[in-house]
Amino acid sequence: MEENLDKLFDYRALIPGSGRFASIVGIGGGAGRVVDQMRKCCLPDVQLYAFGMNRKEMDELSLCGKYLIGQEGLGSGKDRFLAEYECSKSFPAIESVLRGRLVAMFVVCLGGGTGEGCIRSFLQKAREVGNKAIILVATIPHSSEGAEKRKNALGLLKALEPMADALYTVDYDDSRYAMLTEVYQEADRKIIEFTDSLLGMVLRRCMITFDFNDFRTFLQFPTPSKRIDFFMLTGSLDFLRKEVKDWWKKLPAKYSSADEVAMAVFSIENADWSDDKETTEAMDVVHECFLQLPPDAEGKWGIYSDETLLPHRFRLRVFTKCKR
Ligand SMILES: Nc1nc2c(ncn2[C@@H]2O[C@H](COP(=O)(O)OP(=O)(O)OP(=O)(O)O)[C@@H](O)[C@H]2O)c(=O)[nH]1
Ligand SMILES: [Mg+2]
Repeated sequence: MEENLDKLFDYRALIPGSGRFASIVGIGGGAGRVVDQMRKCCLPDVQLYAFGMNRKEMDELSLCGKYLIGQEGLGSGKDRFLAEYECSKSFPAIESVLRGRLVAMFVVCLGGGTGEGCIRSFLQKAREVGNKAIILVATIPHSSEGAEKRKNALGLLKALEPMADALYTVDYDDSRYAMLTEVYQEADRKIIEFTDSLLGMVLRRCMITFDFNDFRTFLQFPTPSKRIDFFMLTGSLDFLRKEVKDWWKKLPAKYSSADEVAMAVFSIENADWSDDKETTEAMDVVHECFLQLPPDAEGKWGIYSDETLLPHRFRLRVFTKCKR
């Protein structure tokens, strides 16, 4: 009963302009660096934070919201149990960055002591303070970093999934790059794009209504896994028309056909929607995406203006959840 009452949540008092839509929190060295780079996204009403145990790494971040876990500032020494213990002393700071926010998004690069030791406490706190959408973004270490490290990370991720409402992962073994620095850069880019795109669906001015309740419907749409898959295409309408034929083929291999899509959200963007012919053609692109959804799948969409796009260039963002 309580959950039903909560289904249509009246969030309007909280946005816009309250600065309290979302907190994005990077936990550990790598994750702190990713969140630091999100400053350039300029999403309104989103606060960025980093929590880490290494003072030197924390000093290098330009973020205002930086919190050192533990007193020493020397890192966890790859010890997740020490990190977990030290993290318990930071509960007041963790609660203060999460309280009153609709969305809590945590970024963690699995494979290190700080991130792995602390993430569970952050997810628990988000539930306790009543964040309405809890999103976990995690990277999975590359095989070359050690098979044991990777196995532990995958095991931890499984244990964490029930604690979040949605999950987005970047597996370093899926990268086409050979050098780890390039693998990390690619991951940083993907995480920033995903975060900017997902929160932007609600925060940017939409020409039809895509609101926080639509957002939550997508996150909570019942699927066996809480994972969200995402890709983005930018180009002319001719390019998009070609690319959206069999668009589901751009999804990970677990989508063996379009039938595997349980729910999809599409966003179409352009600098100037005043040209009726172009608008109709752009709507046809979205329509084509919908036509490929299986009959039992749910779809939602939004139209957005983005003045940074060049004339006659359009951007399509696609989010999906899988039936398995
Ligand atoms: N995307 C990205 N991944 C990184 C970066 N640096 C490290 N990683 C990955 O993150 C994993 C964890 O490293 P850190 O983030 O340094 O670990 P930590 O959570 O700070 O924990 P400790 O350093 O052990 O206290 C590594 O195994 C790498 O796979 C980075 O700058 N960007
Ligand atoms: Mg570190």
